[in-house]
Amino acid sequence: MSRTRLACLLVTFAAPLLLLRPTPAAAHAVVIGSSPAAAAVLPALPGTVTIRFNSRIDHARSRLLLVPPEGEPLALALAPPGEHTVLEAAIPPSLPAPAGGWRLRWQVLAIDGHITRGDIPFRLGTP
Ligand SMILES: [Cu+2]
Repeated sequence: MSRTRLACLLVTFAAPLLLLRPTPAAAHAVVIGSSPAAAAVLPALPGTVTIRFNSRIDHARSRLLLVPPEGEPLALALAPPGEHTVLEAAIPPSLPAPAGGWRLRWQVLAIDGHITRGDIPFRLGTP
């Protein structure tokens, strides 16, 4: 295992910790912000969701699922990349929006060839 690959593996597993401090120049993708934000409580589903990463991602090999409180995850159609570090998708307005715990489940391929994935939890309901 090369030093670079080892460093990337370490970053992958330590990513949640690294979010709390300035990241070194890691090429693979770590979430640095999202809308809705993790642990947000919203009165209704937003029209658009975005996730911002610390590095460029390959949109053609990345995906975004919306996981409702119950039932099947919905694959969201990714918007054309306006920014190469952002995943963006519209949520169909006709989608039923029951209160409870929802998740944005993302998987992205970064320019260093490494795949990272994760969940961003949020809630629908009254704060
Ligand atoms: Cu990497």
